[in-house]
Amino acid sequence: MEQKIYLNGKFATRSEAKLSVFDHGLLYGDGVFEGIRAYGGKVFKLSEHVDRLYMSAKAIMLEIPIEKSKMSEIILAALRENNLKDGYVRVVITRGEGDLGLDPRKCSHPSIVVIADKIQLYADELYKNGIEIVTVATHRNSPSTLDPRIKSLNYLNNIMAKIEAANAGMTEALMLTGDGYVAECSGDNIFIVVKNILVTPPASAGALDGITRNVVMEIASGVYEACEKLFTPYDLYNAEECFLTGTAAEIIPVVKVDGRTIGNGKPGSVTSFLIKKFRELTRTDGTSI
Ligand code: PXG
Repeated sequence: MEQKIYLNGKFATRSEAKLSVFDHGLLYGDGVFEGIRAYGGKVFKLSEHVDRLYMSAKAIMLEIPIEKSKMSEIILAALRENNLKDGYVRVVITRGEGDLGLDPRKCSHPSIVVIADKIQLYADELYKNGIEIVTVATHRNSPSTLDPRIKSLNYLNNIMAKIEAANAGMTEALMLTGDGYVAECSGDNIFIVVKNILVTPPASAGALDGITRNVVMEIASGVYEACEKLFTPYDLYNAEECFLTGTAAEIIPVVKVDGRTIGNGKPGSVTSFLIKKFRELTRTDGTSI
């Protein structure tokens, strides 16, 4: 059965689902998106993802033409249409069809695309053994240019970072802020563990306000101290543990950064605890498809 894609009010087959080449999402990267996971017939943190989608849209003055509740229904329907109990949903809202000029006022109808699919970012053994990452020259967006909390269709910095990492033979790129603090990776937030305290950079300084990041903070509460604080690569090199979080990546341990071994070079006990608790939560929590 061919994959079914939701496009502007109805489901179409993958080969039929098409947008105009005059859509400003394509011409200018003018739009916003979300990536959401379903586990065992339940969508994880659905309302958090939908809320963030509408906040990103508000920040770029794009009015999504349907209510949040309808958006949630469409996301669930996309999974049902494709018989997916475990999957990945990509919601894309573009500014819509306009003309060859930046002016978004020429685009009268935003486009809504919802793709339900599968995803596996890293091989299973990397979750056990950890990954190696590298700091790249491309900086994360700064709040003075494009607020990093906007999950926009403009991912070129992140893509350039990914290319730099690939050129260095690594899968993931560590991106810094303009003044040299650790921001996040190309598609994941970052945490370090220092003296048993979890530390992650503040989202307002150069990171997406990640939903998995917030889940980790919740899981940790009552067990480990956790805080948002700026830190530099020096702090990272000397941390006891490091891991990345993201809807697609989930929680992945990092054991080497720029050639420096983190801790003893194996995923640490705090990271392993969080992975275990995260997996339990994704199995029990969520909105039924
Ligand atoms: N930082 C960035 C820049 C991201 O794009 C995250 C962190 C993690 O946030 P969540 O809320 O997912 O915990 C993201 C997540 C995709 C895709 O292709 C999307 C992301 C990451 C990787 C792939 O849909 N966004």
